[in-house]
Amino acid sequence: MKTVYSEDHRLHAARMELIEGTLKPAVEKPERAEIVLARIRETGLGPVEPPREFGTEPLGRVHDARYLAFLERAWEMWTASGRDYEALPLVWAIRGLRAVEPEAIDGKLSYFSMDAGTPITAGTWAAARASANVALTATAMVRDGARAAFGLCRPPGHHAAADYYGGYCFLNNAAIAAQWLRDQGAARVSVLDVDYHHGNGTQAIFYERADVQFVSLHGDPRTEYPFFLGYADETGAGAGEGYTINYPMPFGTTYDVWGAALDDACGKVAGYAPDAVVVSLGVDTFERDPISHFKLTTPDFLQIGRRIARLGRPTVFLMEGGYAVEEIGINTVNVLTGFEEEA
Ligand code: SP5
Ligand code: ZN
Repeated sequence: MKTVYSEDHRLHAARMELIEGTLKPAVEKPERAEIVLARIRETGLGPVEPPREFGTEPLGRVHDARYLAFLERAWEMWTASGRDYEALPLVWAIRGLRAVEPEAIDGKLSYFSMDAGTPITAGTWAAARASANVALTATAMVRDGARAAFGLCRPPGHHAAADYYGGYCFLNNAAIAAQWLRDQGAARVSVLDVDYHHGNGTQAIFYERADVQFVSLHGDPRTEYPFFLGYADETGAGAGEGYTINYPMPFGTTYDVWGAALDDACGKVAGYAPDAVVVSLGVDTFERDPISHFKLTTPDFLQIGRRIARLGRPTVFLMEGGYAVEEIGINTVNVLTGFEEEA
């Protein structure tokens, strides 16, 4: 399997993250991608290629123009107002407040975000653009006939919606990939999200559509980030009714339960008969992930890849979360190796 990788991910390197009431070193850091890349080379998974430039058109198919304009200018506006540390929002337009885009950068950061745990830095826009190009290049390989490809995306994407960022995500790589496949002639695309956290952005983007199925396994939103989406009774709306499927699971979930949910999820994907599958591949389900609470083990990740391969569909894997830096490489490549063994 080919991997697509860009060094430009390093342009996004937050010094800190607001977490648990304090500023701590960011867990979503450049080493994550470096370690996955090193493991790919060590195992000889396949060639590693740079991304092609797809321009902004595929981004605009998923994200609002005003949001993209904000992302592009956010750092410039932040520094022009006298700050040089990372940009974070502090106030949101919740119940009863007016959701109108403010003029000041501090207001714009809030208007276009869902959390204060996602710093914007000088290189965030360039890195997010490169990450989307990585996703699209891997997707084009599959469009052109590859059985599968891996986009080593960083920053990740699945928490970003049409007009907001958060959860370390700015551009929704999986949604951009799925929409691009549709625009290239695929009739139906499934997004299978196995990251520990619910893919709220991807779900929101496709919630009222029947042409992209969204299936997610994740920590129960009653107890886990992002808290405000990902319940089992969210099944899509309007034309999209029945095309969103959620499997929330409690803290401590092990592979016997998680794997059974994956099996059920794969049954739903098979029933939908998509032309291609986009996998939002987070490995933060790992038992020693520093911010998550599932208990998957390193060998379990081989099983995930094998099960996805048995769908028999052209498959794009896109990196999402996974923060146990020592093991993120082995666990990620285990999914891809398991897939290749079974494909
Ligand atoms: C792509 C992705 O995986 N984004 C995840 C964003 C999670 N950000 C909030 C983390 C809150 C962590 N709570 C820590 C509990 C540790 N005991
Ligand atoms: Zn995650």
